[in-house]
Amino acid sequence: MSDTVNNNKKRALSCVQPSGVLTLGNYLGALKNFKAMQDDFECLFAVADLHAITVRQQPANLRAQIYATYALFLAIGLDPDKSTLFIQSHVKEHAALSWLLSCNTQFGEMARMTQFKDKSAKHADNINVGLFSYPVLMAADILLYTPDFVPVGADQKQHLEIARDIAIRFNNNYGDVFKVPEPYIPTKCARVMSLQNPAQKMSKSDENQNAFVSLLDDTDTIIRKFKRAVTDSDNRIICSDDKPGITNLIGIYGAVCGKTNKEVEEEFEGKGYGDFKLAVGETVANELAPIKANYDKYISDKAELERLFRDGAEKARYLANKTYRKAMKKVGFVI
Ligand code: AQP
Repeated sequence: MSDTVNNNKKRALSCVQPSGVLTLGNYLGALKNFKAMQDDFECLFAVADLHAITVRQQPANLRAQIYATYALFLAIGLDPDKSTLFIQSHVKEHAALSWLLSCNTQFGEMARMTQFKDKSAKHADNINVGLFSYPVLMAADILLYTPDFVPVGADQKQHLEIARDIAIRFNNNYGDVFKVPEPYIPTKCARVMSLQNPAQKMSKSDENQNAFVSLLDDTDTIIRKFKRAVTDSDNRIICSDDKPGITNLIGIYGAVCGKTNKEVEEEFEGKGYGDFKLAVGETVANELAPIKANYDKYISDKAELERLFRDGAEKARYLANKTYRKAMKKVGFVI
């Protein structure tokens, strides 16, 4: 097996947690971009199932979500012939490297992570050590594959910076093992906010179903969620810091249609919020309808899904094992 599918291409890697049905935020901030990257980069995309259990999951739900997330990868157009699509826990080197990296990460670095602060406030009854050290596992996910770029939403930038810091420190202590990756953040709509609280990002694990649009919502549900989106009473469709709800909707509409905020403002000049919300809902529903149809096809063939993710794991394992062995050797383990 070759080290890379195409030596001329830069490598990119990204992971998505199966902690619920993927949302419009995951799609516009990450997956849509992944699809576009496949021709220009040698891509690896993983279902980050180990990360999902930092929050308590029902085993049956977790299992279903892992299949669903993988099927959604395929449904949005990630192509197993072009990219390596795999499930994180199928490659044991992720957890193993995470231990080596943990011993090269400072407690204070982890304590500063905003996602830990947010999630521990949200799950006060289960502030587990995994939630705290999640960015170390994420660093292992990345560094194992020596990618040049990591496409992430703006919300994950802090975790990528930590992965870079850990890589630099490890290389300084033990010699060159890891490539230090660069973030690859889409310029358009990198952060989609909750429809019910535009101060918070849209999240698949939000308890309020109206706060997010799931990639599997039907047209009526999507339109209803946009009609109910929290805005203000001013009725002008412009981007502004004091209009976070409308600004978010403008960003979403623009990201789907490929328009700038200014172009969206011009298109809806003189129109009211009712018309605008309906247009956003319909546009998003049209974008997601073919994804849902594809998903239905992929999820109904479990045997084919399993064949694809086993194949993906084998390709990923080959790369991961090389890096892992190198790191172990440098630290002084007998391998
Ligand atoms: N609201 C968002 N806007 C833009 N990008 C987003 N991403 C997630 N939410 C938004 C990007 O999607 C990719 C996969 O994210 P993830 O599912 O692995 O983790 P997450 O960021 O924690 O996503 P959620 O939906 O908020 O999950 P839960 O609710 O379980 O915490 C990442 O590249 C992320 O940037």
